[in-house]
Order: sequence, then structure tokens, then C-alpha cells
Amino acid sequence: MKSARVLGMVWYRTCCLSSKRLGDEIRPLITPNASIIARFLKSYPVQTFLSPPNQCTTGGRWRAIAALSSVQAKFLHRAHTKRLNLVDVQLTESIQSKQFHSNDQKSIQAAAPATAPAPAPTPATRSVPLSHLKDNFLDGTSSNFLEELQRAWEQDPNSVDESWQVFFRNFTGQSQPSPRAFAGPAVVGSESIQENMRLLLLIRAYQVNGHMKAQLDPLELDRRAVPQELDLAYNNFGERDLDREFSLGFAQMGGVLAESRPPQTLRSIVQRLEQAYCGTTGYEYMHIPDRDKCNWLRERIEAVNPRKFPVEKKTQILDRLIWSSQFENFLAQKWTAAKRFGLEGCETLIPGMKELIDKAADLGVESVVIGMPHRGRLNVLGNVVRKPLRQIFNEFSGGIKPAEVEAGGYTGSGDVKYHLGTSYDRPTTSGKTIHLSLVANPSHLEAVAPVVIGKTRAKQYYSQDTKRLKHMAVLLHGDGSFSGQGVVYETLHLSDLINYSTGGTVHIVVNNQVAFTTDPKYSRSSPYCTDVAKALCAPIIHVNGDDVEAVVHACELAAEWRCKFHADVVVDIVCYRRFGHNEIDEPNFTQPRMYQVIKKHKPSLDIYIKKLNDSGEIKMDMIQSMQDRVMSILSDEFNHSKDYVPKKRDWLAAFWAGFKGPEQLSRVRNTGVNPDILKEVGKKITHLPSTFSPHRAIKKIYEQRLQMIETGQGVDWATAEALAFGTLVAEGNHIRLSGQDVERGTFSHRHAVLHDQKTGERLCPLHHVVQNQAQEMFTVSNSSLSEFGVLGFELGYSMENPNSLVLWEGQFGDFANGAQVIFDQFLSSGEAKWLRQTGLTVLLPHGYDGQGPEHSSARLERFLQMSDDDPFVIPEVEASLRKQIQEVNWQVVNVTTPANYFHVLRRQIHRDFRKPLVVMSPKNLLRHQACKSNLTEFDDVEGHPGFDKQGTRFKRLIKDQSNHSDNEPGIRRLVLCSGKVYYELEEERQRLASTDVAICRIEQLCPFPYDLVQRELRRYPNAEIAWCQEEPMNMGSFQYVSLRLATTMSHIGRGQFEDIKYVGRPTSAATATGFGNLHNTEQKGLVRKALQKEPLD
Ligand SMILES: Cc1ncc(C[n+]2csc(CCOP(=O)(O)OP(=O)(O)O)c2C)c(N)n1
Ligand SMILES: [Mg+2]
Repeated sequence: MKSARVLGMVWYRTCCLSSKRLGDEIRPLITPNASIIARFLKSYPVQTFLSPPNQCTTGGRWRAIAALSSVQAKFLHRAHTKRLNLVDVQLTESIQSKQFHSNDQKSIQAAAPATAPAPAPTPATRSVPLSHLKDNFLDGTSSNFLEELQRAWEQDPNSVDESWQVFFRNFTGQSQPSPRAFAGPAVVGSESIQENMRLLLLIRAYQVNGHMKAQLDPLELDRRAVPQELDLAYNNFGERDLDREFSLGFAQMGGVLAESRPPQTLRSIVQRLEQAYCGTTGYEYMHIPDRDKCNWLRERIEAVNPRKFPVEKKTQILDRLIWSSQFENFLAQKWTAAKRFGLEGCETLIPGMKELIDKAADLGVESVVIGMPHRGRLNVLGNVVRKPLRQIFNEFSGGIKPAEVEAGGYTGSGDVKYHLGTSYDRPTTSGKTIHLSLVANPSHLEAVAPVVIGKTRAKQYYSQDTKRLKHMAVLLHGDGSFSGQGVVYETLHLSDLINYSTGGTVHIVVNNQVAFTTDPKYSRSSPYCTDVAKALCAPIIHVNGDDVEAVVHACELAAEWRCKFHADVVVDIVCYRRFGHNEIDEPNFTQPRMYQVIKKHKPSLDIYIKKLNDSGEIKMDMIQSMQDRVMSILSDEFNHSKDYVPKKRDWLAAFWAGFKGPEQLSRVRNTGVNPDILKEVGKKITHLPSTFSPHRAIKKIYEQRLQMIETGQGVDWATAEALAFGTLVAEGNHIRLSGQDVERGTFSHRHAVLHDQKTGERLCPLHHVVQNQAQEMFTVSNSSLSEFGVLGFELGYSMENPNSLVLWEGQFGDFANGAQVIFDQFLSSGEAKWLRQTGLTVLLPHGYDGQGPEHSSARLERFLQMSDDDPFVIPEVEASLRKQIQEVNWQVVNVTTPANYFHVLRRQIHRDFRKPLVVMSPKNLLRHQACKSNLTEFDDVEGHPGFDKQGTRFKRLIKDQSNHSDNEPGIRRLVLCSGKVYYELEEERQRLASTDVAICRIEQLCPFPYDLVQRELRRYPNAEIAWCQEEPMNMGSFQYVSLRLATTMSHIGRGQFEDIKYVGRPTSAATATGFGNLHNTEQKGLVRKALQKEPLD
């Protein structure tokens, strides 16, 4: 009874420490009071104790554990005497691991007594595995309760929870016991139990907190308090116990606790644990709820014979470290004043990464997509990705722009050398070849992370790598960025999402313990910079960056983990930065003490050379000759770099072959579809199987869609979109639409995925456009609630293969600014900087319908401001020279008809180049009676509306719908507008029965349709020219349009900028008013003004 209370106290303390709020609730439970425990045990089936923590509420689990505390030892005893091995081990594991899952080191220490509380143990006569214990000390109310429960079960098995039924069946031997369980029980006293429990706690303490004692910091500046739990005395062990043998074997456990381990002395157990957990590698994995994963790690970490590298391997590691170190030295010598963000202080990254890649290749990985920041990028490019050194050196010297060697000149604006990306096929040590691509990135730290993941996922799609074994992502991070940038978290959270997973990313943190000039204590609140990854239950391997073999071990383990469990893993290389943030920065201004230490600190290569030399494993003359060889190759490459001629841009490789750069004309193509195909696809995408029970309202919507297809009348927005997707799929293209709630559509209009009302089963009619269509060919997926992460992902996805239409939809256009970095740094400028094209399409709901400042504007003005078409230059109109759309950085459209939406989506694919497309999507037009198109506007039949000599196409401008001739001198005003305000203007015109005002819609704002605007200006020679928008004057498209409109007007002698009449809201700080009445007044006012009889002022 007393012992039970002691055990109860242990658990109680654990519970209280981990969740102080639960203390009062738990306190009564540790007193073995049958009725209370009964109540709790009834509420908590066996699984509550056994299931991973994430499968029951934390509070529930703690309460359950507390309830169990006083009966736990009874279970051990009973279970073993009745040959039930499994349950007790699981119970022990589950409870004890819970204690140690708390990483709140400070609180554990604070709550723990200063000295060991319990009396020194009496040495046991012999070692006894816990699984062989037999004791009968547990009398009392807790066991009484169990007996009562057992009696109740014996009388009526169904009177207790099913889990307890199973338990008692096992308990009484009514189930088949495992053969292992027949090992003969040994009889020992309660002290032995306690002693074994304490040893278990000690082992657990190493597993959980060993990393706190590990020698991770090469500079030894990080003086962390060693947790008390790792102290023998704290666990009531002393010198005299060190040579006693203990046998701890458990089924279900790996590592030191594995059943197969022979009895060991306490000394050897502790030694092993110290080596495993407190050397130059620290492991954090006890937050992982999965027992198998933990055991897998334990087996490797606690292996009896820790991995030892043979001399050949050490030679290879040395060679790689020489390359890494000398590469930086060489650059430093040749370009003394250049910024290169060198790797000095973390040179071991290179042998580590190479090992990671070799190991991954051995395990079946065929290609690795790498994303990394500035630090060490050139070194990685040269030594890991194997970009030719002469090319790197050439670029370093300023290089020749690719344009100078390519006819036509498509150079873009270029980027600094440490941002450029590249890809190569690299042979591995085991004779395989692995494709490595380093993705170009902007300076914005971590922004490339989701892009890399998206690209990896696309590679997996195109190579049918459904198990995600062939393509792997590796992301490198800085310590400051990993903990500081939110997109890290947003990217991590994509890792296990069905439509975003890549089967695990290997993260490597170059943790130089400083971010620019900021110390970690000022840049993060978590103990480790990697703590964010714990949210994913990823193992985190901290490793001292001076120990190259440990770094190589860590990277090897990371590759194995990723390939085994298809999940993320983090290697945190704790290192230092030998120089300032860049080579011309003075670090002593801000980190004087650190840099005093760094100044005296030997480089990792010197440390390794000394180690190998001291041990006699590799002789000094051999090391010298290895170094000489590397130096001579570097010098050779440098000499060749001077006359290095860059090759043709490499984005044309693979899937992009045949695609055109802006210097090569791509002709406008027909986007209309054969009417039979259109109908056929229309039927497929509106077909619901008879076995499917849709929601009534959605059934009706689908019936209406079918009717639209059959009658060819009144096709709405959602149907037009589905037709665009369906016809593109029928043509063999891959479609991927992702974003928040896109399956149904924020405005409940899309219903691309239906849910059976009886079974909950999902149905996506667009999966069935062609026979045996692979589901993923049309992917529509609700995403995580992230803009930055998900848009970045889709961007990366879109860049892999041009034969796909990849779309991201913002919930409301407002939220796009959460992904602003992707728009600014990648989408609007990526082609210019890195010569990489993408046809990524972004749908941003936009429009003023009184929903207030946060749901009205997609900030159209920002997209237009970033557009690079020249406002003062009328582009070439001659068809054979017309490349305006190829030369612009992106397209921005504000489309007003379903048919035009259909064509603009199809146009993304039906051209020989790729260009980002930003669509201001409608909201109230989705159900607007006038916003409908006829099927004849979608097809490619001569004579049908929209058909011209180039077939049916997207209309960049929609002229007035009043059948005006080419010359309408009687029109007194031409109102130019864009977007849904058109319908309000049209309604007002009809209300006024006005015939002397023309209304023209500019559907494509960027690039500006100079040619068509000119045509309309000429059509109405006497008209006053007005620009009408619903956005405030400092927003919307006024500023963008007015400059270009003025250029057009002056070009044809129709006036100047001052002659443009503005009709719209006045300037404003907020995008819209939050008062409904005011909105209506404003909206009506601007519409009336646009059509007023009097001339505009
Ligand atoms: C999003 C973003 N914010 C700020 C910066 C400016 N900046 C460049 S490097 C750097 C420090 C990065 O620290 P860390 O991630 O630890 O990498 P390290 O330079 O130490 O390798 C900062 C703040 C940036 N590039 N990107
Ligand atoms: Mg840093």
C-alpha cells in the first residue's frame, strides 16, 4: 500500500508539473479511493492509457494517468503472474514517457527536491527484469476496485468497457498469451521494483533530456544546466551500484531497454547512455507519440556498437571537408572584398549533405530538390550540386550575361550570384546517379521553402512517384530564420496533407548561433531554434558542427528516417560564423566575446586532421597530398573561368523544351472548343451516379448545370470554369486548384467535390472526364489556412511542367497580402531574375458589394503597380511582331463574363510560353442574372459570337453591346470600366434608356490593350472619355489605366491626361466603408455620375 502511494506520488508530481491547472483535479485521485478511481476508470478505457497522446485529450490523458497511478503496480504484478506481458509494458511506457514528454526543464528542476527524496536502496541480491516482477504489496482500495471491476466483468462481461473486457480476458488467461510471456516469473521484493523503476526513470531521463548535457556548442559558450534527472544520486544510485548488473529487457522496446539486451552493469548502462545522448550529438525524439518510430531511433542511437567509420570512409569525409574548407579559402583569397556569405564555421555541412544525398540515393531517391538561403550557397552549388566551378568563378567575376552569347537576348534583370539556382546530375559513391536541383531564391529568408516542396510534389506527380520515394526535398535554414519566419511553420504543416505531402523533408539548420547581429536570446523564445518542428513530431538531431563524423552520422540518420517513415526530420548543426554576417562586416561591434573565442578557435578541418593524424589512421603526408590536389583543381578551374562561355539557359530543359522566351514570337491561339467535345465534357462534369446521394440543393445545381449544357443557354461562372477545367483535362493537361475551401468554393458556387449525404463519400465529377483518368490529373484541394505557404507551394508546383494549369484561389482577395512575398519576389519578378517561367493562375475575389473594408478589395492596384508594361510606349501592333504579352511580367485581368473566364483559363495552356495570371474573381457575379454566357461563345464555330479570323479567343476588351458601328459621332460619353461595376452601369443606362453613352469593359488590364482602346476611342470621336471604377481613387486600376489611356489618347490626338474624367470613390485609407448604407449611397452615386446628363467635371 505504501509503495503504491509512493508510485502515486511520482505520477501525481508529473501531472502537476506538466499541468498545474489539473493539480486540484488530480489530487484526490492519488489517494486510492475506490469510488473515485472507479469513476475515472470507467470513463477512461485501456486505450486512453495506451493510445498516443494525440488520440485523446491531454486533460483526459492526465486524469487517466493519475487515476491509474495507484493501480499501476498492481497491473504489473497481476499481468505478469498471469503471463500478460504486453499490457503492463505498454502501461509503464505510456505513463513514464508522459512524465518525460514535458520539456519544461525549468519547471521540472524547480519542482524537484534539491536532494534525492527517497532513502538509499538496499542492494538487491540479483538483477531482475521488470517484466519478471512478482510482488503482492498492492493491497488496498485500488486493487479492490480492480477486483470489483473484475467481478462485475465475470458476472456480465458487457457491464464494463470493451477495452476492460479485453484486458480481463488476457488477465485471466482466457486469451492466447504471447510465447514470450511464458518466461518464468521471479519473485522479488518491493525495493527491487522501486530500484528498477528508478533505473527506468534514469534511462528515460537520458532519452528525454540527454541533449541538455550534450556537447553541442563548438565554442562552449552555451553553458546549460545539466538536468538533475541525469544525476545518479538524484535517482538514488551511488558508486556502490555501478558494478551491479541490471536486466531491463522489455518486449516492445528498442535500444538499451530492448528485450534482447543481456543484463548489464549500471556503469555500462550509464556509459552507453552518456555516449549515446550526451556526446557531440543530442537527440530530441521523445515528443514523437509513435512507439515504433521511437524504438527505431532508440535502436540506432543506443546501439551496442555505435557506428564507427572505417578508414576509407574517414578518408572520404576528410576529402569532402577539404573541398568545403578550401573552396571558401580560395574565394576569400581571390575576391577579398566580395560578399559571398561563406560557410566558414560550418564547413562540415558539405560532408554532411553529401552523405545525406548518397544515403538517400542508396535508399532509392533519384532526385533531390534543395532550397537554401545565402549562407554557404556557393559552396553547396559547387561541392554538392556540382555546378561547374569555372562557371561559379566566372559569375563571381561579374561574368558574361547569357544575352551576350544568345541571339535575341533574353537575359532578364539577373540576380546576385548567391541567389541563383541550378540543377545537375551527380554520381554518388555507390555508382548511382542522382539529380540535384537547387531552387533560385530571393533574399527573403525561408520564402523558398514552400516553393521547393511544391516543386518536389510536382516531380512526384509527373513521375508517378505515388509512394514519394524517388523525389525528396532538402531545406537548409539559418537558426534565426528557422525560428523567426512564419512561413517555416506554414511549410512544415503541409508535410502530411494528402495533396501537399512530399513524403518528408530533410531540414538542415546551419545554426551559427547568431542572426546577422542578433543573439538567440533576443531572437527567439524557445530553447532551441528548431522547436517549431516539434509541432510535426519530427525528430530533431542537434549536432556539434566541429565534429564532422557526428555531422555525417546525423545526416545519414536523417536520410534513413525520411526514407523509412516518409516524414520530416531536422538536423541542427550547431556551429559558428567565423566572420561577420558577410565577409566585409565587423562582428566585434556586436558579439565581441563570441568573436574573441572564435578568433582562437581552430577550423573543423584542422580539428579533424589532428584527430586522424593523432590516431594514426591517416598519415599527414597523405592529408597534405589530398589538400594539394584540391588546391590545384581550384586553381585550374579559376584559370578556365576567364574564358568560360555560359550555356543556353537551362529552363528550356526537360518538359520546357520548345517553349518560347519573350524574344521568340508565340502566336495567339484559338481557345474555343469543338461544340461536340464541349457538350460531351459538359455532360461528364455534371453527371452524378445514381448510387450517389447528393445534398438536395447541390443536386439541383448540377441539374441546372446540365440544363445549361443541353440548352446552350445561360452558362454561369462555375459551369464555365468547370468546362475550362474539363476541356483542358480532356486535352491531356494536368489541373491543380488549391486554396482555402476551394472544393466547395468560398461563395458556395463551385461544388467541385460533392459529399454523399448518407455515407459521407466524396465525389468529384471532374475526375471522370476521360476514361481511366488518374484522379490526380484533376486535383482540387482545400488547403491549410496559409496563404504564403500554399501559394509558394503552388508556384513551385507550376514551375516543374508547363503542361499543367495550376491555380491558387484566395478566400477573399484581401488575404493575398499574407503571401505578398511570393507575389513580389517570385511571381512578378521571377522570370526577369531567374529566367524561369510559370503559368500560375491566381484567383482573387474582388468587388465592392458592401461587405466592408476586409472583403471588398484584392488590392488590384498593387498587382498593376508591379506590372512592367511601359505606360508611355504604345507597343507593336503588327501581328508578326506583337509580343507585348510575352514581354510583360504577368497578366492581370478583371473578367466579366463566364465565356471570357473560360477562354482566359484555356489561354494559359494554349500558347507557347507561360506567364502568371492574376484574376480579379467576381463574387456577386457568380449568381448575377445578367452574368451568363451562351455555349456558342465557348466553341470554335465560325459565325458564332467572338469568332474572328484567329478563331474564338479571350477578349481583352469587350466593346459596348449596343451594336455600334465603327463610327458613332452621336455618343457623348465613352465610359471605360473593368469588372463587375459594368453590370451596374448597364442597369443604370437601361433605367435611363440612355442611348448616347457607350460602356466599354477592359477585361485585361495588364498588359494594357492599347490597340483595342484606340479602336474604341476612334469609334466615338466626339465622346467625353471617362474612367469609372468602384474602388477609391488611390486604389483599383485608375492610376494604372489613366497613364496608359492618356498615352493612347495623345497618340491619336484625342486629348491628354487631364481630359480623362474620373468617376469613382474619392481617395481613402481603408479599402471600403464598413457602413452598409454609406456603401450603397457611394455605389449608386458613382454609377449615376457615370451616366449623368451633364458633362463630367
Ligand atoms: C525575411 C527577411 N528578413 C530579413 C532579412 C535580412 N537578413 C539577411 S540574413 C539575416 C540573418 C539571418 O540569420 P540566420 O537565419 O541565423 O542565418 P545566418 O545568416 O546566421 O546564416 C537577416 C535578418 C532577410 N534576408 N529576409
Ligand atoms: Mg544564424
